[in-house]
Amino acid sequence: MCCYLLQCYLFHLYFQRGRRNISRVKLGYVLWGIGMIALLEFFGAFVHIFEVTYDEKNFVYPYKGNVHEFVNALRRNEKPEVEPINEYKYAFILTQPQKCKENADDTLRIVYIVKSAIENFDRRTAIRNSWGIEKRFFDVPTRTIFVVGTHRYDQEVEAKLKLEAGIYKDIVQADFIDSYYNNTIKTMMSFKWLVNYCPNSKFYMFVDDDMYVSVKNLATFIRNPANYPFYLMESRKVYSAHKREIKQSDLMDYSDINFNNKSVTYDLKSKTSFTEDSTIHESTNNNSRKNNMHEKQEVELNENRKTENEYLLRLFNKPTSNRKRQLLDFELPDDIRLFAGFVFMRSAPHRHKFSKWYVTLKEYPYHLWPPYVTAGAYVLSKEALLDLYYTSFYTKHFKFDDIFLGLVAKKADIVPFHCEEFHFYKKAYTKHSYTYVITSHGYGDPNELLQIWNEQKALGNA
Ligand SMILES: *[C@@H]1O[C@H](CO)[C@@H](O)[C@H](O)[C@H]1NC(C)=O
Ligand SMILES: *[C@@H]1O[C@H](CO)[C@@H](O)[C@H](O)[C@H]1NC(C)=O
Ligand SMILES: CC(=O)N[C@H]1CO[C@H](CO)[C@@H](O)[C@@H]1O
Repeated sequence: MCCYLLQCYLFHLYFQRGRRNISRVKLGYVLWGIGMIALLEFFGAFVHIFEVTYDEKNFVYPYKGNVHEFVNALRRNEKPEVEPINEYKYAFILTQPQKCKENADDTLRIVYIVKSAIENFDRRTAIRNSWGIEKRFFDVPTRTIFVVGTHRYDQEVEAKLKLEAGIYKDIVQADFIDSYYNNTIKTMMSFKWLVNYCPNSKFYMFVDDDMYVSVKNLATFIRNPANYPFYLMESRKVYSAHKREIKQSDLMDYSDINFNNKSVTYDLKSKTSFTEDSTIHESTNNNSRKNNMHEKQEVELNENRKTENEYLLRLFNKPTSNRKRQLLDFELPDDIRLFAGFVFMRSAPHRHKFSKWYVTLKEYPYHLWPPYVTAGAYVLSKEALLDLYYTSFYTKHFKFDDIFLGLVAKKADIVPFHCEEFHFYKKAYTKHSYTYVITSHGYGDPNELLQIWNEQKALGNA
């Protein structure tokens, strides 16, 4: 519109030239104007103008309507009233049907589903030899599965993959082209595989093949997510004395945690007899929702916090007490809907063209995303897995997998649970900075992963 008006104006000037001279100044203004408009357009200013204000209550994303009934019908294997609007119907090429069912009545604790690229053979080897080891803790039965797409034109790499799958029997392959913008397909094919071939686990961890994972810390986290890792940090007195430092903490609001229960409100605080320690919660309560900043700032913030954490870890390095034991013995109920990782509560779509993450208004009209968990690593309870899977049938496809799951979760009324120890960037490594780390991004180098995993394991942190 604006551009059109400007063009008209220019033509107008051009045809008038015979009659009178345009001053250089005037032309300068016009060029300046065009420049500004081009710049604004580039940074998406005009798109911003037409954005719809995100409002939790009035948010709609197709399918437009309540889907709970349909989801429940699908879960009961019945025909829903309204046909699904979105399904990822790609065939499985490799399925590993035996993977989770070696013993018919096995209940698994955690299943790792690793999003991997076909050619990352070395990374998979490193994971199998580090955090992906299946029999590490006798009381925490786990499975590790790698999910890949296809490489249509590279027969050699495909053949190598088949060989690898034959040896380790831990590779699931689906028939879609493996690429960045197909990550949603990969994620949803993973869900499909889990629901069909591996429904006998209590938790499911989705993780990229360039992540460090502490199985030990994850196992602890899923026992008591609300208080991780604070209940491990001993001595309330010491903690209170350093409230000033801890106040920066960017944690979810614990006061109203209910984990999206279906029938009961689980008051974790009272269940874990934590009343005595209420100060701990209050001190972390306040600064909760400050995720409304850009990712870069977030990283800086976390980097600044690093020194505090290191300081605290030194302070809290004390022997186990009874209270800690008691908290460790806590177990989340089976019907809990946990969807946890590093959560962005209020982040905005990229509107400047040429961004890798550029999103048109047609794809998504709101000025903010719903809360979403960054894609590198997140953990789901079985109930959350099932509800998200069937709700995805009623959620319009979106190209970014983490945003897509955020949209699905919103529809399913599952509020993502934030935990800072899922580091979506590479947390600076020192022997002691990884004590409570659950995951850290940035371990694409297999040797580095093996090295730090072994070191952390020796320290009792992995
Ligand atoms: C995603 O996979 C589908 C199915 O193989 C393919 O048709 C499509 O081109 C892929 N998209 C991208 C962006 O690679
Ligand atoms: C929480 O923050 C608000 C403003 O951000 C402040 O007024 C209030 O005193 C804080 N509460 C606590 C318990 O620190
Ligand atoms: C989010 C959620 O589902 N909350 C429910 C928890 O349980 C109580 C008691 O049944 C319900 O009223 C809430 O709606």
